[in-house]
Amino acid sequence: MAKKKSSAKGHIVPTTTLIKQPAHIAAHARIKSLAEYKKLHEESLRSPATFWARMAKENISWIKPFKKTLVWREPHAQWFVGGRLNVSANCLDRHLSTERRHKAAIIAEGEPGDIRVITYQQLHTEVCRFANVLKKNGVKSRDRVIIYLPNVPEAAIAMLACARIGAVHSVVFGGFSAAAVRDRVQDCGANFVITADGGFRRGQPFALKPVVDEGISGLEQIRRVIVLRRTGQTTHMQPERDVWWHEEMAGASAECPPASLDAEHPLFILYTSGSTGKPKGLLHTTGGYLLGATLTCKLVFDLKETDLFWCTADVGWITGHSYTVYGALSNGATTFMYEGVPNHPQPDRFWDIIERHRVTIFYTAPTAIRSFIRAGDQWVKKHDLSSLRILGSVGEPINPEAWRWYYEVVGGKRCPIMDTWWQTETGAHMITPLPGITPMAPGSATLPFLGVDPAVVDAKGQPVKRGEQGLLVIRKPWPSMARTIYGDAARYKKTYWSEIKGCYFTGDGARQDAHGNFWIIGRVDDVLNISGHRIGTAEVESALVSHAKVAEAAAVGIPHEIKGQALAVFVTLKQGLTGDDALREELRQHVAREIGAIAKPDKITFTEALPKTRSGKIMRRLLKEIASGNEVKGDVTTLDDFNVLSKLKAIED
Ligand code: 7RM
Repeated sequence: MAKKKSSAKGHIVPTTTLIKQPAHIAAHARIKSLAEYKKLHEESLRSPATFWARMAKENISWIKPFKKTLVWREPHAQWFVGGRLNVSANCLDRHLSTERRHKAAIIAEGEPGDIRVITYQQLHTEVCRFANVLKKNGVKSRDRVIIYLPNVPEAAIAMLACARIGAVHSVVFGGFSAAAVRDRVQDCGANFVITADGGFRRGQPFALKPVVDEGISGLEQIRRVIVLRRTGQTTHMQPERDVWWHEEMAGASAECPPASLDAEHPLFILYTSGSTGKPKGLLHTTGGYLLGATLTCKLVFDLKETDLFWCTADVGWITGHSYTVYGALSNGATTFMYEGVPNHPQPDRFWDIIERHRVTIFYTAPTAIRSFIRAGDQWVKKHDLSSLRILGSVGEPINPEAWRWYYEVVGGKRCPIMDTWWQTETGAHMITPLPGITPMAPGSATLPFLGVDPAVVDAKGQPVKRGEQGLLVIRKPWPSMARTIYGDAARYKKTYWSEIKGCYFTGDGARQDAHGNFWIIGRVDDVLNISGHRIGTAEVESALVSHAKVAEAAAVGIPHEIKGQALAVFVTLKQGLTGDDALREELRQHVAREIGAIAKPDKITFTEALPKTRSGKIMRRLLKEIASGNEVKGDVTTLDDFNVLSKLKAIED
């Protein structure tokens, strides 16, 4: 459907046949027409302070009203200055005086099939009790708490309990390794860890507590580890340090008033990969983040009182934070949580869940969609998915083929697809269609959300022509932006606010078409997107060189049918050593230990040397072309030793 047409200057200007959204959605949507969106968007950019102040008053319950909407001293923002609020009170208490009191807040299904329904009243009780457990164990306002749990309701309870008392959570995805847990504990100076004996994955229990034990071994800073019993595995508990969740909860009071917190009080730190070996701890704060998550969740997913909203992301990622937990609950919606993998016991687990629970809004990632396509339509067609009304996509560009399959086979052409572009750093959706009104362009995240001012610019910050590729920047601050990199304000400034003058630099390349739609091309830095997960090439390289046999390593992304990108690494071994399949496997395991299974290389090539520039920089571009099986094109004049290139090509051929 995507046609290409040459403009006068010979640039390729993509045009796409737009697909109208099904009409029944617009009839009940909050923003009723494209014209209304355009007017609102224009207003929001003309007077951002007025717009955001109105949104903050309409969507958030304040303990004390704010005095000033924004204080902006680039790159540092303070939103809703002087305002006081509590995120957990917005997600829980404010619904208790309404008809939502006994509505399901969370419906959860564990991988073994155990189902739980937790009402707002019950969730409030659990969060209050757990907040008291935290207090009793010495957690204070601003203390950092690591949460390392499976995707079960207790993860949301732990997050909300932290928010209730002003503690700062840092959720670490359960697939990360002991070394990754240790890095994060040390980087954010956490004194507390909340974990579980384990979780269920592919029909088997996997252990979490031993990973924590290894990760924090010898770290004096850890005062308590609170352990949820999930699988019933035999679990070693270290006396004085470790306590069971259920034992602590047994005596805990359900009385815990929400702390009155400043709008800029830190809410959470979430780590994400960057272009150096060290992940960045993005810090999000209370008022602005909550507004971003609340408003986008409501408008982009067209949340209605009777919806069942399922965001398939694990709570360990920003999508799980902003949509499974904060955005959904702040809106008083019913959020669905599933613990396990999509293909257990069979490839139709997701479709089975949608049918049995009557899910109405389904938000997932292109990598999952591509694996469903591969599994075959029959798995979808076995199920009645007529409850679905809105679909969402996030994590990477969705290729038009996958888009069409999602639209036709899953959504039966009844459900519009919200292709949401955003980042850990942005906290909430930034470029996205709106339900019912934005013409859909398969593969494009389409238009900016209200108050968001994106542009495609060249390296000097000049806007490029329509249709030309450039760097995606955001020209104005927005409430849910990350405030800093925890403990490293200089890196925050350098990474995001120095590349393009006066703008937030996203790290993504993009182009804008004749309709104004944004097409995200992907990262322009050394960050890979593997199955929608951000992995820094530098992180993988430093994991590899920490292996005793490795002298040097270079990691590159190559196209992959299901994962989007796959990880290919080139490894130079120490003097006198030779590589074989056994060592390949050893290195894969080593990377899994250092970072986590998601970073295991798909392809390992042993080489005597790496192609470098004369100043010693590894030429990853060449490696990428070699690993992808392509002809090495483009500029090689900076290459130091041409022999390296021919040797490498010989290995690959
Ligand atoms: C939410 C999330 C952020 C990076 C981002 C992009 C890519 C995410 C889309 C997308 C094209 C999308 N946070 N990305 N969503 N690219 N279309 N709809 O994924 O911090 O983990 O990753 O993901 O490259 O910069 S993240």
